[in-house]
Amino acid sequence: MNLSLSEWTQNRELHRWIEDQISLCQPSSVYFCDGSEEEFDHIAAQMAAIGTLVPLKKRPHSFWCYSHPDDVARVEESTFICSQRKEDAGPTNNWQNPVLMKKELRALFANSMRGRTMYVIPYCMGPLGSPYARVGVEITDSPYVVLNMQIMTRMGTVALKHLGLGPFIPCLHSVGRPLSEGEKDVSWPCNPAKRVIAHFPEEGSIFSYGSGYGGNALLGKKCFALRIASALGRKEGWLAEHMLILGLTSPEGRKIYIAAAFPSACGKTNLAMLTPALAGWKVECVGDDIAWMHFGSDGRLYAINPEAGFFGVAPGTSMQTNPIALKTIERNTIFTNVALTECGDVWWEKMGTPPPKNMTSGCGSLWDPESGKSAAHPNSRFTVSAKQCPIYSSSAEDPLGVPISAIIFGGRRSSVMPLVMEAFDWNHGVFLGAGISSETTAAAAGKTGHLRHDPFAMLPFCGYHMGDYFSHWLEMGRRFQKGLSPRMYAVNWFRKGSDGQFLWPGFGENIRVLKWIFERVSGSDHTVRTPIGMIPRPGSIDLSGLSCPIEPLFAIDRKEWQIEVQELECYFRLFGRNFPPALQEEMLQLKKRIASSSNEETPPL
Ligand code: O2Y
Ligand code: MN
Repeated sequence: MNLSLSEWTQNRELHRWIEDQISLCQPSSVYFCDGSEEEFDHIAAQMAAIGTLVPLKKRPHSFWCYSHPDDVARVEESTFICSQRKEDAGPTNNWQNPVLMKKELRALFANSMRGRTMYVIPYCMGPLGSPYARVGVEITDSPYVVLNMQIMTRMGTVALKHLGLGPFIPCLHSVGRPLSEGEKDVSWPCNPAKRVIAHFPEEGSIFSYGSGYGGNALLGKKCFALRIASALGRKEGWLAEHMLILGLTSPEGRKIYIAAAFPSACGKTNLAMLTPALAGWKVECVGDDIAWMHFGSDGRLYAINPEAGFFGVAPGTSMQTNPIALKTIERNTIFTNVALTECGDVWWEKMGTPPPKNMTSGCGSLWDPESGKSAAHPNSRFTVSAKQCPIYSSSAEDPLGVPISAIIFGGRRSSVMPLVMEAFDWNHGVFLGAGISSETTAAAAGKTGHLRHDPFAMLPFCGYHMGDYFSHWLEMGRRFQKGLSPRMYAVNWFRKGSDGQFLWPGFGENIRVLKWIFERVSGSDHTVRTPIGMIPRPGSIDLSGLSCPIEPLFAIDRKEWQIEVQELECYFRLFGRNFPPALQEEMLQLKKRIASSSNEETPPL
C-alpha cells in the first residue's frame, strides 16, 4: 500500500467497501491513486517495461498499445441490468436477478486479482465543485484502466476531496486473469470466455469482469455516466444522455449551446469539434459523447459534460473530417489498436496519408498490405484530455453547465430521413428521438451495415425500461414554462442518391444546418410544415459556395414513409404497456398526416 486507508480518506463507507473488495479479490498489493502526473508516468513506465505500452517517438508523452483480439469493443451480449423486477430493465436490456448475479459475481471476483496490484481510483464525473457532479470509485487490476481514467475523468485526490464523506458509486473491475506464483503476465490480460458487465441501478453499483477494453472497463463512461446515471436522473428529475454538447457563435457574436444524440459511430466527435465551412461562425466543444441535463434556476435546461476527455474512434479521423481532433492528439495521447509505423508514429485507414511500409497492425503483428485486412482495427481509439482540444469551451468547466437552446437527434440513414427537420413541439421531439434508427458500424461488437433501432441513441445505455425512459422525457417536457424548452430537431447527414453516393458533403459543411437551427431558435420563421415535421423554407439553408442539389435531401416519399411508420409502429410494440399514450398519439397523428398528403404536396426547395 502507498498509503494506509485511513490516511487516504475518512469516508467510512468507502473504507468498508474497499476492505471488503481486498478480502474478496486477494490482490498482491493495493495502490491508492492520487491522479498526479508522476503517478501516470510511473505506471506508464512499468507498462512500457513489460511491452504493453510502446512510447511513440513522433508524439511527445504518447503511447501505443494493442488489446487481445477478442477484447476490442463493448460487449452488449454480456452487459446486464440487474433490477429487482425484470420488467424494470425492459425489453431492450439483458436482465439478471440481482441476488443470483451477486452470487455469480462473488464467485468470479473471489481471488480474481491474485498476483496483481489492485488500484483504487476515486473519480468525479462533472466539473469539480459542481452540484451536478457525482463521484465513483473504481477498483481495478488493470493499469491501462488507471491511465485512461486519469485522462477521461477528474481522478484521484481532487475527486476524494469532492466526495468528502458523501455517497459514491462503487465500481469493481477485474480483467479476470489472476496470476499464479511466478507466472509471467501477458501483454493484454483479459478473459473473453467469461465476461460480465453488471449494473445494479437500484443500489447504484457496477461490476465488470473479463474485459480490459473501453466501455467495458472504463466504468465512469457508459456504465456510470449513462446506465446508472439515467436511472438516477429518472428518480431525481434530470436527464443523462448519449449526447455531444457544442457552443455555436454567430458572426455577430451571439452564442447558443446545442446538445445532439447520435448512435455510436455516426460522427459525434466530428460534429462536436466541427470546423465551420462558413466564414465568421465558431464552434466550441463542451463534450463529444455524454450530457447530464438539469433544470437551472431560470427554468431552462442546463448541460454538463461529465467526462474530462475523449475516447474517440481513430479510423476516419483526418484533416478533412476532423482537423481539430488531429491537433488534439498530437501529444499526451494513448492509442489503442491503431497501426504503429516503423518510425514510431500511428496510422489508420482514411487518415489522409498513404500507408507507410512495414507497419505493425492494430493486432500487434506485421501488417500485410496484400491481406485485404485493415491495418488499424475499425474500433481503434485515442484517449486524450479534453483540455488539449484547441476549441474546448471554457464553459465546459462551468459548475452550473451551459443553457441548451436546441436538441438534435440523428442517425445514419441512406434514405427516408431528410437532412434536417424541426419537431412541431416537445412531444413530437420525443417521438423523433424515440424513432432514431441507424445503419450499424463497428463500435459495438456484432454485424455491420444493418438498420438498428436506437431510441435516443440510448439503446445500449439506458439503465431501465426504455418505455419508462420515454415517459420521463415527456414528463421533463411538462415541467418547462412556456417558451423555455429547447427546440428539437432530427438530422441525417448520410442520405444517398440513386447512384449510392452521399448527397450531403457533411463535416465542416454541417455548419449550414447548425446555422439554420441557430436562426430558428433566434426567432426566424424559415420553416415549411410537412406531414413529418417542419423542414427549411426554400432558400433558408445557406448554400453559398456549395454546389450541392438540395431537393433530394428533403424529398418526402409517401410510400417510403408509410413503410417507415409501419415498421416504427411494429418496433414500438416491443415496449408494451410502458409505451406512453402521448407517443401513441404522435404515431396516430403522423399516420393521419401521411395518409392525407400526396407526393405532390412535398414543397419544392
Ligand atoms: O468499444 C468501446 O468500448 C467504446 S464505445 C464508445 C466509446 C466512446 C464513445 N462512444 C462509444 C459508443 O459506443 O457510443
Ligand atoms: Mn458514445
